[in-house]
Amino acid sequence: MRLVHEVLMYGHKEISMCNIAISHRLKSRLLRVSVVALLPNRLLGLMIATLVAIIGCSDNNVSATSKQANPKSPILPTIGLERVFENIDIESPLWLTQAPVADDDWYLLEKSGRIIRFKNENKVTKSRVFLDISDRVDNSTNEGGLLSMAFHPNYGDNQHVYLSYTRSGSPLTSYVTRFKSLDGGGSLSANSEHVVLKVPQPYTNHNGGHIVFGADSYLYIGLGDGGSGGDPKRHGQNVNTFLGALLRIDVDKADPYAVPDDNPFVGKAQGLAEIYAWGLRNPWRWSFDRETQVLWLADVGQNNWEEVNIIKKGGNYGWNIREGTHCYRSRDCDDKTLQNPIVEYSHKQGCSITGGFVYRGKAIPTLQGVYLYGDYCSGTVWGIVKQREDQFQAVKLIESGLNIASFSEGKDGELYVLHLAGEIHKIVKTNKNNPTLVR
Ligand SMILES: [Ca+2]
Repeated sequence: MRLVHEVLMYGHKEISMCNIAISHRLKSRLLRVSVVALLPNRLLGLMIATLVAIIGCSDNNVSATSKQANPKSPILPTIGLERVFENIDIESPLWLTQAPVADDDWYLLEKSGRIIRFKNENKVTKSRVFLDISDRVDNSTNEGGLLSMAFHPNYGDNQHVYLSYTRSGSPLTSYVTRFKSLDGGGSLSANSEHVVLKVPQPYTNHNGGHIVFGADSYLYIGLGDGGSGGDPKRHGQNVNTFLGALLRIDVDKADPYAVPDDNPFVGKAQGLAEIYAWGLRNPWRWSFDRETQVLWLADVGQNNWEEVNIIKKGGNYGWNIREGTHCYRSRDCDDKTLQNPIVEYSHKQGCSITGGFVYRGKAIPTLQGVYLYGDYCSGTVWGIVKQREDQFQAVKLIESGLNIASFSEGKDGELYVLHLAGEIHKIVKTNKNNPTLVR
């Protein structure tokens, strides 16, 4: 917490972490916090990335860059972070969501394998366990654990909830499974688990693991490249593995699932029918714009570049030929079939991207349509504004100092940030007197 306050203090002076002479004390704290905490997307690059974050900050340009950046930055509202639900005891939160039913209770996933539920009241003091599967979740690695949760669109009728987690074994395995509530939605039955998908992991990092139902009612599943560093097995460019890809399946048409007829590899000689897009390194959080259904995905970089992508069906997003828009595996990566990110930022501004949401809430009208995302290490939050077709501009919004494990979107469209140390912060409109303002 002292680290957070210290960085917030610097932030208040509108100085980014990368532009200050960080004290030795802060350096050691940064190193310690980064090493012990979950780094959702990188294990081997951790030390290097941390060092880059500490000593590699020579560039004064702290805003994210776009290949098509317009020199005129759009005017965005000043926003801040307001700590909420602080009386609820939470540990290593990775996801926060609400159910598609009448009540607006919150469901919070802890990395260890526990889901708690609490009322949507800021000063709420009580939570109850919705499910605890810590007996089967492997939480022992930085990037493993209970990673995501998706209520079935018809949860109110079928009481089905899908979870994504890593499970112990030889090797470590990514699971997507279905649970059912047997008590009218009060809790999930730990014994009701029904396996949908199992994917063995060759290494313990880059598990991805986010799952989301699209407006098409299909379940989308994001998986990393299998881990290590640099994608040694070249899973990113291999369409015959689930690793390094975004999958799309129909959990209603068959048990455990069917493949939608219009998935890109259906009927093709090569490629797995479940794959929707590929060439991904470690997609850590992605979401659909609830208004346009555009799929925004953050892919964690290897050594230098973090990226935001707009996912198109059948798109190859470049890893490990490219890291962001830059050649990674070879000096020549001029392949017109690869999809470039719409925005990237270098490790001078962070070390591990966490994707967020397009803001569609009511409280901050001038933030409408802006895609928010952040960096796990630096705590910076940016917003992307679409200026015209295929032209995007990223603007720095907040220097939070938080370890941003995830963003969250309420049913009302308001957005939240999860700090891995156990805090929930709401994105709010603010003014220059607000100590959380850092823009
Ligand atoms: Ca890419």
